[in-house]
Amino acid sequence: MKIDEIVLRELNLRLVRPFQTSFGVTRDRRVVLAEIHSEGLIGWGECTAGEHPHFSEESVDSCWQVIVDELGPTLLRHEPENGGECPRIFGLVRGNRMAKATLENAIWDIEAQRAGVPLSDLLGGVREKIPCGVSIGIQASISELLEVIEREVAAGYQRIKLKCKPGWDMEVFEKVRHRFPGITLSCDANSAYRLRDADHLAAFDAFDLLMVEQPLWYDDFYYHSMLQKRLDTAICLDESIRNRRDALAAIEMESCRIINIKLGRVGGFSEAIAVHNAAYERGIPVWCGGMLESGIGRSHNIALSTLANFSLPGDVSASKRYWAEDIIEPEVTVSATGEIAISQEPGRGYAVKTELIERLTVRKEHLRAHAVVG
Ligand code: OSB
Ligand code: MG
Repeated sequence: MKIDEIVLRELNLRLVRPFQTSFGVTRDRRVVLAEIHSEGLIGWGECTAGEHPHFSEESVDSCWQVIVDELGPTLLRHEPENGGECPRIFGLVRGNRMAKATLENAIWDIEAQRAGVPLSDLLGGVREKIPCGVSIGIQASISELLEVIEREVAAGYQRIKLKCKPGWDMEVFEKVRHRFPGITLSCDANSAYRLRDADHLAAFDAFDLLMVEQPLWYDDFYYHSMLQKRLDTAICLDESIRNRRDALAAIEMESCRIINIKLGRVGGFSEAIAVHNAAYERGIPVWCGGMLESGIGRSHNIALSTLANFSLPGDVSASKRYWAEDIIEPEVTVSATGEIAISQEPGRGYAVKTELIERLTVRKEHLRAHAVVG
């Protein structure tokens, strides 16, 4: 496909409420969007990197630099026919998967529009609606957490995931389970524990958790496999899984029984599908993670979640949980049974509010073949 221009933007968006994990609090998001113009069509990509290199080595600023100096010019030179060609085109650049996904996912968006099919169909999706869960950050007190859970359960969400860390775990689970004995509950440590905490983590078994997500080091399989032997509760890996080979290693070593797939973390739709397939063939269920995305990234997550092995509720929830006003229309809504209906429109299925995006833009760069125009 001919690529006429890549417009890279940074938007500043304030979350409706702060989100706290074991590595810190996020209140204001710096969202990087790529807008790729090709033969009259526009494809959108969202960078899922955080403001700081805490979740992964990448950050908003590292992605911006790599896209402007490396990936953007490479894409303009090679003009892929489809999204599936992007990993090879970007192959000379090591790592930087969130930066690569920003552009690759926009190419898939164009490809779906060109073919006149929903992005979910192009990816091989089979679901007409997807099951949704919520990720609830660390709160100021357990009583506030109980109120938040009450609200999300009443909204219909099918799975409640609690962020946890040493000091915000056992007592929290105990009180939550006491109040909500029947809900599907899981926790996410974002690497806050060490193997010496194995006995402590084994005590989580008492709370009938669907999974404990990424308890140990962000780059580890081996110690997770040692830990999994000591837990009845399934370990789910998030940070550790960067690609299909990682998924195969983790499954082979029995480091986890469930995998969280995030589009940015694995470098885009091509690798996300490869991880999905590898897990599917080996009987390991997957679900779609979230990175506090705006509506653009959210629409990509929704399309991905239609693949057959996304059998567990994802961290893909309604726009209004994050933003006073989302940058897409319609906004993403979740039914009273905790599901998102899949749009049958060509492409991502959600229109972009271009005026709002322009108003929220704080940095913009136009990339064209042989020229970078500020
Ligand atoms: O580990 O899943 C995670 C947000 C930022 C960084 C890492 C994670 C998260 C979430 C939020 O859990 C999920 C969401 O977008 O609602
Ligand atoms: Mg996680």
